[in-house]
Amino acid sequence: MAFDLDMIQKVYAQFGDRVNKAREVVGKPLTLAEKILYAHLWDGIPAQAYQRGKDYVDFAPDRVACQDATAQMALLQFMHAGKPKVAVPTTVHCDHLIQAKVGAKEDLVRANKTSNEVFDFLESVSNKYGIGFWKPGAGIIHQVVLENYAFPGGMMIGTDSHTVNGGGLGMVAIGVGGADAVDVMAGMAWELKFPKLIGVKLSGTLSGWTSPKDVILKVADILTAKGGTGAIIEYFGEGATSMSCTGKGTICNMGAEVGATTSTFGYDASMDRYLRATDRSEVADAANAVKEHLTADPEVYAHPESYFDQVIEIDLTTLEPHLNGPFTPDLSTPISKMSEVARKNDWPLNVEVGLIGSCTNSSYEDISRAASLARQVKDKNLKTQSKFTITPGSEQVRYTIERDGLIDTFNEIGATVFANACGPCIGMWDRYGDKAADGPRNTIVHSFNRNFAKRADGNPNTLAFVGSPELVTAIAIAGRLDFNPATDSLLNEDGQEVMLEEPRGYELPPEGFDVEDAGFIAPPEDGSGIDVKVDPASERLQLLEPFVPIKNEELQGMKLLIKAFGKCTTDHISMAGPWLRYRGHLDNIANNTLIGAVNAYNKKTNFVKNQLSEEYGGVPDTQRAYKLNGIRTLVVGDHNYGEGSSREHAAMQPRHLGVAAVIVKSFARIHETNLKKQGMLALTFVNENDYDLIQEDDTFNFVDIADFTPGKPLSIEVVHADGTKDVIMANHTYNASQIEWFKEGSALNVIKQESAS
Ligand code: MIC
Ligand code: SF4
Repeated sequence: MAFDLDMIQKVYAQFGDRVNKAREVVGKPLTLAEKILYAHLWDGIPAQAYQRGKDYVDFAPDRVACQDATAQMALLQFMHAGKPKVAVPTTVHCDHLIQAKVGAKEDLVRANKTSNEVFDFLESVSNKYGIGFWKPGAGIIHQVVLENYAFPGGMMIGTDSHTVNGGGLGMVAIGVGGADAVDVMAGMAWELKFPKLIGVKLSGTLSGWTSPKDVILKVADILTAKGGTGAIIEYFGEGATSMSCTGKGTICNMGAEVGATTSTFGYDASMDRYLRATDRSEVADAANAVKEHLTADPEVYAHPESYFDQVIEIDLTTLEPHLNGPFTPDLSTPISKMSEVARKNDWPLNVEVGLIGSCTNSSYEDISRAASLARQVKDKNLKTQSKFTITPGSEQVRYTIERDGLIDTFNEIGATVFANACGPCIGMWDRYGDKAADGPRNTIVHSFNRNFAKRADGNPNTLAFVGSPELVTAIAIAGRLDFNPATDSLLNEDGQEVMLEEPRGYELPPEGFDVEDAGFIAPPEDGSGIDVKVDPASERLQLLEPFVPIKNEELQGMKLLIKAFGKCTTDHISMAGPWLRYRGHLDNIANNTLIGAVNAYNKKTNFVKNQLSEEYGGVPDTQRAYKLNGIRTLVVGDHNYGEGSSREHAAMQPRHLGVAAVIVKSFARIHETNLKKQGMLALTFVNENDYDLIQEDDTFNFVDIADFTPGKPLSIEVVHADGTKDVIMANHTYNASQIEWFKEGSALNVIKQESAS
């Protein structure tokens, strides 16, 4: 049975009128992305056309989803918003805080013990405010959302960058920081700069060893990790409609890795099939009744260059399986070239572990195709050379694959089945005990989405390559990074050369999905009597204090905290893994602030100069020393600063410790918004080369901050240690209301004032 059917019907009831009106104001045929955006304007019926990449627009998303690691901050903020209940359907999913060590059962018991305080907090806040709660073990947020909540033409936001997975069911689903989620939960408009539109035409069809994952690995190669910033990617063509709905989910999921605001596909028969298979025939029927509005107008796909800002074409018939990595998701190598490329780069060829599953790739189709390869191990008398693990995306998938004997098949090749949770994808993989920091140089392959340094197991010397579940399984069987299953043979236990046959699977379970306990707890009708308790002595949870506005006087005489060199993702700014336990305690988690960022002056991590004592020390300690002395600081960074996660901790921690401004060559979208929401200055160099001009001992004066206005760059006087000065210009993208957030100390302070008045 579908959740929130009345809400979905309401969206569809007004969809057609809004789309027709939008077509009139825009004056031309519409892409799907435009239809969904214009159908979700806060002001209702579209009255004007918006400029892509320029205009800030208020939207009214249909729903919100939060995962445990980000929900804590989101809900701690929501508790300050002064609302009795969430204004739109909202869910919380416990998935990130579950460590993968032994196997699903034991790991879940341990997680329930070690994180029970946090799970209890999330459950009681959910009950109080009318939020649906998915308990630990129920599954990974995005898979659970796809199975239960996503619907064609809908718009949702979620406090996780891979919320974009919902595009697989034809949604506009966007990852945000918790403060953005608070806006929508509090019944207010949600603001987004109207995105640019990238069209990806998929011609031909997938076959053999190639899978949907390879489409997005190729897109990452073409667009790079920042090429999708500020854009919605819309896929279309024969290759799109011939692909499964969950395959589309995989492609949309990893759109986060190219920085895209989101990705989506037009409604088609695969979505109808998936909705029915997941017990949502009513949603499929409702979607079918408005289906012409749930995909682009025909002219758009016939002449994409006239409607999208950029068009990419990928021929699926000739597309090869790829492996992307190490250390970045956009370094793409076709499997046929891996032998040569790996040798050139001296990547270890021996593969220690193959990991399949995660929110990106754990559909029934993925698992059944991988299982068809595992089955050949026995049939062909092979021996699996690498360790092999499976992380199912949801209890529904896990239960169904167990029922269908697929888990037994994997067990026969010695696999470990981890809990239905993030586990090894987010540093919650206890692979080395406390020896991760200087672990051995080694190669792993996985079907997850991210592969930044230390991401999976905390070992900086682990080289992680991202591939399809099929390719990962084949490589794990062979034990070699350069194994190309389409052309290479394997030596079996009888000394014979054998080839693996191409993977085969089922788009959907032939016997249907099944589950005993999906893990959902519905909130009570009236939760007003529920008391949410936070122990003041807790090391995991801390009630929030409102941020105090940063005064203009404090922006004079500022010091440099760190000039970050090269890639600085949210994992570098606020590391995950062991630090996930402090996600609900701002002061404790602040002790990891920027400890992964590389200091441009000495190329070391967590080793920066304290200009007051002239000594070098860790970033958090140095920053606390500046704070103690009442000195504000700034952080300087390179391109795509804050790439990766939606975690607003990467903004709240520096804010809490007294950093006032971040100046970089360019930002990742979510992080830039997070900084603005927390009342900080998020700026970009007008002249990129000014990055080089910043010295370790510099002092900064924001000379015209009193005149902080939309569209007007700020001037910053940089005083060097020898007394010489430079004035550099910094661009910003603040509109008038965002400048208010800065002036009031945070967006939440503004909401609070509005709720009180
Ligand atoms: C990730 O994949 O990086 C995460 C962990 O899911 C994050 C959220 C977080 O940091 O809690 C994300 O993608 O937003
Ligand atoms: Fe979890 Fe990894 Fe998916 Fe993030 S990308 S939601 S950590 S499985």
